[in-house]
Amino acid sequence: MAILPILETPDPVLRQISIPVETVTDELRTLIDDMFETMYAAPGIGLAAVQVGVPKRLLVIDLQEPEEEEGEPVRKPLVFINPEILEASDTLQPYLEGCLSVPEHYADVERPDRIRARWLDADGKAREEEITGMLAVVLQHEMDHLQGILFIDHLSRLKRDMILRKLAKARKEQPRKAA
Ligand code: GNR
Ligand code: NI
Repeated sequence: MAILPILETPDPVLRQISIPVETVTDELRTLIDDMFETMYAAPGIGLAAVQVGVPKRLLVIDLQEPEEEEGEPVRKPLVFINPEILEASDTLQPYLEGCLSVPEHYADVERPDRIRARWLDADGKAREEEITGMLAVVLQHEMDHLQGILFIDHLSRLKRDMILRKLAKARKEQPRKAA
């Protein structure tokens, strides 16, 4: 298991369109394990493979809903390979989104609140489900990554440019070590 470096905008790799996974190999399962480790460490609730520099149509999600009672949050790791949206509701819902590739910036994004999705799970088994709530938000955010789209692309140019400018400034003042 390994924690992988997460690419940040404006890295051009984040703009690549990810390619479909052909077969679920052991190598892919190792990548999936590393993606979960990386996501939990960040911490984040979703991660697309392209964010760790692998432009394949693969993403992981764990909403990690904290338990009602005291104790550790319950982990519910979900793997989506070659996901597709079959149907989306006309009704939209705003949600305050963030992204590990756009660190420390948050903005409301409106997305369909109900989608029907199809994907392969970690065993390569075909799944199809109606998805709502927070999972619908994060799945659509991650699927955007597979198309080279970041949540800031859904904002006005003014808001997007403001975030990009602040990121560039923060980086100039506090350069990050190249991974
Ligand atoms: O950790 C994350 N939180 C989050 C919050 C609201 C909407 C989407 C997300 S996904 C994000 C992790 C990430 O960047 N995934 O690509
Ligand atoms: Ni993201």
